[in-house]
Amino acid sequence: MERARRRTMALTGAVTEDDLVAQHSPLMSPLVWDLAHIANQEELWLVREAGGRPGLRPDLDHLYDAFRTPRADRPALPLLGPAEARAYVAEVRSQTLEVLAAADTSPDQQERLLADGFVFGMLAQHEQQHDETMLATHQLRQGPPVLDAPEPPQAPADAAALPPEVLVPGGPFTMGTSTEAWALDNELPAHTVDVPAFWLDTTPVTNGAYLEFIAAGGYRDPAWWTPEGWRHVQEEGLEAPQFWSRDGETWVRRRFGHVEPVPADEPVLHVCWYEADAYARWAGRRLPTESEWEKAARHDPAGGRSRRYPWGDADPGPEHANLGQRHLRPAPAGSYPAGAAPSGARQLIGDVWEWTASDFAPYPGFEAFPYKEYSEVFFGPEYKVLRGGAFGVDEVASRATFRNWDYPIRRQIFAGFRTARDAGPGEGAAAEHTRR
Ligand code: AVJ
Ligand code: FE
Repeated sequence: MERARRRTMALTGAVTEDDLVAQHSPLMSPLVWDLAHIANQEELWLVREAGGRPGLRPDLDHLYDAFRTPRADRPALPLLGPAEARAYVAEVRSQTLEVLAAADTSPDQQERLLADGFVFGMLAQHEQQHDETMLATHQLRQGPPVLDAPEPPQAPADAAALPPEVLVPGGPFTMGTSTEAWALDNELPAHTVDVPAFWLDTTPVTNGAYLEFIAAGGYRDPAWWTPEGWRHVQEEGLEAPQFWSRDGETWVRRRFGHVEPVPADEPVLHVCWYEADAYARWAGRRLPTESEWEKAARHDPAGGRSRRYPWGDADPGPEHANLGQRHLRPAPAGSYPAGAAPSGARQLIGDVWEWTASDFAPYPGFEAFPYKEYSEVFFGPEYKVLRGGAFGVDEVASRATFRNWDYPIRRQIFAGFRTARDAGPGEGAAAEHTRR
């Protein structure tokens, strides 16, 4: 929680007070809304529900209820100003620390919230998710750069020689979890899914590969797009990922206030689901389903079980994945060999969120916990699932079971993708049979 708070303070402290209350895009809240919303959720779930305390400002609940107030309407609300919001954040946190000190002795009705510190993990994840949203607001904001971070490491020596795709063997695997203490409700429960063998891109699709799609006229040929996708491309006049523009013959992109040539070896970022889906069709491939993605990221054919992460059960370190806003961009494709999955796929965790082919749906046996506005109200065909997390995701909100979702038109999120194809007859079946 302290790590999340340092990040919140850095993201809201980097800009002027005017910038904090401004709306940088109708798709986003003013940063000062996220700031007080973080405290309001902590007050609601931790101080009041888990801690059994009366709370500080129940009168603010309606202003900071994300479900009841659309982002576009938030600037018009009588929100707390920057100084008031900072004071509120600090007052809630001091009560949180008192709840933490008393956590062992709370009455039974708070037992499930407090078990294994779940409610603390939930609020740390909540704050980090809003920190990522605020990072997206920073990316949308015009003006000179205010954020800074070291560049990610160069690609490893073997990156250029990696096979373009890896084989994930067919057969059942365990999807979701019933044992990860801080997993959120939509990741539960663990259940068996039979996934036939398939081929998956070794790395996310790069800017270089995506530029070929653009150069081949991909944005001008309806053959590659779903009907809704084609309509959207026409209406919005899309011709490249968000934040890209042409500078003579070359493509440049704006990244947190810097303008730079598009790096060919970096995973493509800021594409919507329709663009990812169209690229995959143009490449003679398709997006992986959510269960394929999770199998590639967790299934260990040798051990016959699902791991917490592609590399095993150990928490992510800087050698495994580009997480935690340590860098302000994805690392080159092929990075992080220590984070590879058993199949050889790299960068499944970190760098860019990966669009999947799947709609956001509950697992069999799903129960909303602790509130249905986290996941349940979003289940349905209008949202597509993203997996794996991006460079701006903190490790507390990163694991191979973690599920994110958004509208298929969304581009300001830190999303890219990789592609897949079915395996041929006999491919990827042998290993699984030998083991049984
Ligand atoms: C899981 C990223 C879709 O930001 O809308 C934050 C996370 N839920 N506060 C979002 C969330 C409530 C959510 N996503
Ligand atoms: Fe929220």
